[in-house]
Amino acid sequence: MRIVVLAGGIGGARFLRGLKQAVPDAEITVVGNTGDDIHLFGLKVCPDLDTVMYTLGGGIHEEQGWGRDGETFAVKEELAAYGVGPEWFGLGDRDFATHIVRTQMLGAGYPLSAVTEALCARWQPGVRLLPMSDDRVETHVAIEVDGEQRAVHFQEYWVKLRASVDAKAVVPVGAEAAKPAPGVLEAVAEADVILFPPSNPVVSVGTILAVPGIREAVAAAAAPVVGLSPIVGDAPVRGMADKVLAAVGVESTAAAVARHYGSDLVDGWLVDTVDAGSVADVEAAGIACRAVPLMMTDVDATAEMARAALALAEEVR
Ligand code: GDP
Ligand code: FO1
Ligand code: CA
Repeated sequence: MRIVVLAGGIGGARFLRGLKQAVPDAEITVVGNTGDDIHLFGLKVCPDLDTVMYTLGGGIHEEQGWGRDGETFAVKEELAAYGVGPEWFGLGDRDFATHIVRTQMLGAGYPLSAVTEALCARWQPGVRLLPMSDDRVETHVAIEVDGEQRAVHFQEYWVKLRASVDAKAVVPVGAEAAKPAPGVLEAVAEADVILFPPSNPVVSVGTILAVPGIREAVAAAAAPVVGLSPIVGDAPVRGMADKVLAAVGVESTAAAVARHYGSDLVDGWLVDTVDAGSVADVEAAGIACRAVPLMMTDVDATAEMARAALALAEEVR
């Protein structure tokens, strides 16, 4: 079975771990969000690709959900001693090595997709990890500070400001001119099932879909498309999805996110059992819906979610 998953960071990575356990023989292609990418200290950092790579490769900081396990911060401290920031982004020593290798290869002329493949040769994530695009896309968030509109990088909005101010708009800068990375459209067209994990619908899955050609390919794919809600009990399980959903005029409910994707894109939708009351709402929008436990408390529970998604895909096929 060929499965394509459009993934962000933590929500995508943890779901993929469960999916791999549920269907160990499946050929899984992950289309990763690169809108969160940021250039720091002359290095290119790809948080969501790295979160997937480290999580599936056994190198993730488990409790934190991003960054390396057993991390130290000597380089960050030395940079700070030179007065060189930003100090608000926590790059660890082990993680730095990944960004150095990536930046060196990009500088030598390799596209991000080839670099990602090279990094994965070490981590062996057990999936084919493709960036959504080899072209630079950077998500910016419009905010208002002291009555003035300002755009900040998504990482600044989330990591520095902790999404403490309202997001007025979310713009994937460069997306309109970006091309899908090699293999993305082919994987979508040849998939047996396409899954939207419980990733952020705006700044993760939404950014991937903003690359011209990807949304169209998913909508036109022969395969059923099934999504899992990242919103449980009318709130994100973690992160700032509520803030960025508000920016695009979508309520933070499991049903509103399903309607936001729409029946043109998704055929099936899973909500958590606490949101069972919204199943009829989602079905009224032309999307088959089931309520099952959606908390990724451990890999077994997550594998059960993946099985439920694949079962719904069979029902709607
Ligand atoms: P990020 O790039 O690290 O923010 O990760 P993603 O975009 O892949 O996923 C973020 C989303 O995962 C958030 O909106 C969370 O609400 C959602 N999420 C995290 N843990 C869980 C969980 O256990 N269950 C569900 N249903 N959603 C979760
Ligand atoms: N998230 C934080 O909340 N604080 C950090 O200092 C931070 C550093 C960081 C470094 C490398 C990396 O791959 C991810 C990192 N993240 C950090 C997580 C990440 O930026 C965000 O969780 C996601 O991009 C949000 O979608
Ligand atoms: Ca992210």
